[in-house]
Amino acid sequence: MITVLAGGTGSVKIIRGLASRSSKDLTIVSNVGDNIWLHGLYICPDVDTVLYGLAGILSERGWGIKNDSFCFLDQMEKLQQDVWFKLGDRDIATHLLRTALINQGKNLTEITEWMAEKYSVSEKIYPATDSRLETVIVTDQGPMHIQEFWVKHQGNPTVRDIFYKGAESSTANPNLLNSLKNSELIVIAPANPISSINPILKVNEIGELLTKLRKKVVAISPLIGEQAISGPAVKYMKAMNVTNSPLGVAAYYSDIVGNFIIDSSDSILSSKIASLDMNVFQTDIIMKDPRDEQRLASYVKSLPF
Ligand code: FO1
Repeated sequence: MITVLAGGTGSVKIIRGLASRSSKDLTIVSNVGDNIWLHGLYICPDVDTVLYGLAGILSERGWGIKNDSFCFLDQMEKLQQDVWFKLGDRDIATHLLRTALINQGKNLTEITEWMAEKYSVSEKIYPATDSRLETVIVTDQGPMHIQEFWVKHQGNPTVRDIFYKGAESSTANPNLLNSLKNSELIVIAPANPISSINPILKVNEIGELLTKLRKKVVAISPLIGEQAISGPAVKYMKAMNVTNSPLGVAAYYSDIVGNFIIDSSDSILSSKIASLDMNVFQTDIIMKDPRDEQRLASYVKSLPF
């Protein structure tokens, strides 16, 4: 059994690669720090990216449903509503049903299980917590929800700090913790360490449990050289004084990760990463198409530990 800790766009590629071989033994723990209430709907972007990715309906953009239309949004604009967050018409069906189930008293884990079944996804997807946990970006223009920072303000404000509102009182589903304990391998996807993975680690018991399971945890670097493979990782890392390099990511994860995969082009860093008490592996970590996804997934599964 394999469990993957995941964010959104960057993570879904390795998840698809792993799923293409062993769907029933794959569990995904999804970040919830990006979740947001808009227009009375509860939107869980990272959960949905994984769901749509595994259902084969993810848009090429890396979020939302492929070939979606935006008539709802056009109408909202005519009614002078905020339309900075592009909700597609088909995508809205997911948010609408999720919100209805929340209003019926179901928790996010139950709802996600129900959704996975409706989308014919056989992999288990756990939201990192059913508690409210929100990533807040503190900027020169004040604190704002991560979606406001990244989508509404296009990542432009200067970042001063990042925190996870609600993390102190968050709890993890016992089945999620069991899945981590029972996994032969725990994979940290090549995701943003600050905004995708850390909100998962901040959930009470998850980070602590992973320190005990460190030897079977492998992280795939989300950076090659000083650049993120995608997204705003470097901006967030600099704001949190984490060096923007695979070594910086490895040091950031060193309490919970015993194995680290870097791109072959970063081989010069391997002895420094190894000195963090990690096994270091090198391969081509860029995933441009399904063949790359399967190749990296096979590599991860064949690691000798
Ligand atoms: N990202 C954008 O850059 N612009 C959008 O308008 C946008 C809308 C959106 C709607 C639904 C959804 O599930 C995701 C959406 N995203 C959008 C992606 C999202 O902001 C982030 O990429 C994730 O939160 C990071 O994992």
